[in-house]
Amino acid sequence: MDRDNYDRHTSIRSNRYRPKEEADVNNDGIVSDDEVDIFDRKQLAQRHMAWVSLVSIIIIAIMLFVVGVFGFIPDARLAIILGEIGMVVIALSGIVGAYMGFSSWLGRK
Ligand SMILES: [Ca+2]
Repeated sequence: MDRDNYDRHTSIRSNRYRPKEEADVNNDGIVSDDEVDIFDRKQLAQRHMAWVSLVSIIIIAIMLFVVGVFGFIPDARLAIILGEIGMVVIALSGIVGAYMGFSSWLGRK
């Protein structure tokens, strides 16, 4: 019955990859509705993290452009924080890249 529910979820809810081994948290060979919900929430949280990172990168880029063009912050001060901003953007890009990479990698498996 749980196995039927699992198949129903995969076929009706979405075409996303939902590996049985990964969703089966307690390793009893059965993927219960609770485990499917946990797996869904985990995937949703990861997707939200990737989206927030992507939007943050865009906002940072726009803010840097606006600050640079209109000169809200003196160039000398901007130069001080530019290194940190670069590190933050690289870290956020890593989150987005990891999400994209693992999504496509799991989708191929
Ligand atoms: Ca289980």
